[in-house]
Amino acid sequence: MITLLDYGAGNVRSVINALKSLGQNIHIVSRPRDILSADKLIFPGVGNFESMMQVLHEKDYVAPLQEYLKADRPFLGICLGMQALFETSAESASRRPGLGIFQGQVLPFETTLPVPHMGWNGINVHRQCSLLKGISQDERFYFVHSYHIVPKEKDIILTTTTYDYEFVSAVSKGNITAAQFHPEKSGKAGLQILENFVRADSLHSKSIPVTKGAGLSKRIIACLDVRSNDDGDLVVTKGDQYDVREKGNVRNLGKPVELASRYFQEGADEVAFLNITGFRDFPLEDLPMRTLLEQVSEKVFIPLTIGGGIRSYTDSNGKDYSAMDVVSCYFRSGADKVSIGSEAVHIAMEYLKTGKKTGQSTIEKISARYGKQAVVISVDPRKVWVSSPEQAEKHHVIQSTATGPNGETYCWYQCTVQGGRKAMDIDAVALAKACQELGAGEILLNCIDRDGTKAGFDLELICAVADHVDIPVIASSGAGSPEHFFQVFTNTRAQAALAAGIFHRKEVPIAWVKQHLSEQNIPARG
Ligand code: 1PR
Repeated sequence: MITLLDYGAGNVRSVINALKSLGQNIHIVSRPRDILSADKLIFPGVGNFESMMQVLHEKDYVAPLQEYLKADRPFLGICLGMQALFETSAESASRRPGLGIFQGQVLPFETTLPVPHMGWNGINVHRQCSLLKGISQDERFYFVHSYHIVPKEKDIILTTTTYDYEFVSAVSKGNITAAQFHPEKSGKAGLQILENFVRADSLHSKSIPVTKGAGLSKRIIACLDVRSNDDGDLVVTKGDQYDVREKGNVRNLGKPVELASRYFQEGADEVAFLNITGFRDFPLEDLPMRTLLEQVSEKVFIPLTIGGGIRSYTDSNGKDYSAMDVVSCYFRSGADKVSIGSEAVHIAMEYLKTGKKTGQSTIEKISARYGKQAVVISVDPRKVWVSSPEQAEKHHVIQSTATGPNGETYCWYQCTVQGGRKAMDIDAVALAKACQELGAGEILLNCIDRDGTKAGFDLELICAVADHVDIPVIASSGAGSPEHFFQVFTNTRAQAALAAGIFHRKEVPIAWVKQHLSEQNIPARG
């Protein structure tokens, strides 16, 4: 029996599902004494250090946790669950102390690379420990964090990882182990680590010569646009420039759970679901999306993003729901990140108008509660040609290498809401920058003009946005061949590339994309 410490933030369902897939029974801590009666304890943490410690204190978990850890009983901390073991974190504005089991602190990444450090990265192994049994040198694991530990005692360093510089990515001392990466989201290698923890009689480690691991890979994301078809079945659909109907009917490219499972088996690094009619329907009434997430997270052990309809809503009985109700429902159902489309445009426009952060917008609230890595902004821009920059002086105008219908050589990218139906007076660069300032952790950059065309990503759009933000950018729309992925990774700062049509129709398998990237010396996982 494994005991799981759930303090109520983020997605513990993934850890539960991963352990269940290994045939484990799980007991979830509901009282302080459950901690002391555990045989083996897993503490998965996501979100913010300060609020995590606050909740641990409120629930009276701090003293039993310290007692459990000081008695050297089997423990696996994940992400924030590892950072909690240290004395302090710079993420805590009030300098609220951590559990203080290990000396040292938690500091922010100091780098010009995008932060959060998000994606699949390798590990350099410093100690031999049964936790890492069977893990080959070239494995990568899923990381998502803006802060990293700096331990004082060097002999607790189990692994390090390089993101611009080397940081400590796992520690071990006696039976206490902890990792910055997420084993529950790291595919087969991650499941192996969880299995090792479950089966090991002892987690004691010994020093070995360091073995060097792989580096950060570029992420390949499969995107499933989901909606009900005319018969009321939830299907994966795909548009051409956002038009998902063919001869009047909604295109049906398969069942969401089956397709997501296929992409996991085929080596996708992440899967995204976009409920494309979310601007009309309200997700909390749309139970199939929740059921879908619950079912997918039982068998797909890589990060899952869900978007569509994340906004406040009043139902026909006058009952109010906040966007946070939707978001917490999605996290409980198995999502790791939520993507906000239309609502983000309204929030950013208001913020740019007033210049004030209220702390009350959906972006700010999710970021404060679940961490910025959980907030993806889905941008749906359309290109607007102009004959000179002065013609759109309020907007970020670029000089294009292509020409417009009337010979224009300048353009800007106008954001839309409601699935491209309504154009708004804000450009994609301004939107991305404003959302970053409000606490978003990633930009999913679509392009309506390229969607479904297989003409390649819009590199000019991606450069314009990625060069103006410090958070990761996912390039989306227009992928038609493996070469298009190579182009986007060599010509832009995009950290990830997303495709839909070519994967759904099996025209280009994910493995071909990754093989092509590897052949061109672009790091890809698997
Ligand atoms: O506005 O918060 O409710 O979110 C709605 C979400 O649904 C947004 O993320 C928006 O992008 C998405 N959406 C709305 N309508 C459509 C549509 O297609 N009619 N899909 C839509 C957007 C675009 C990409 C697509 C890529 C890759 N889909 O996600 O997967 O363009 O396609 P390709 O590789 O085939 O070219 P809200």
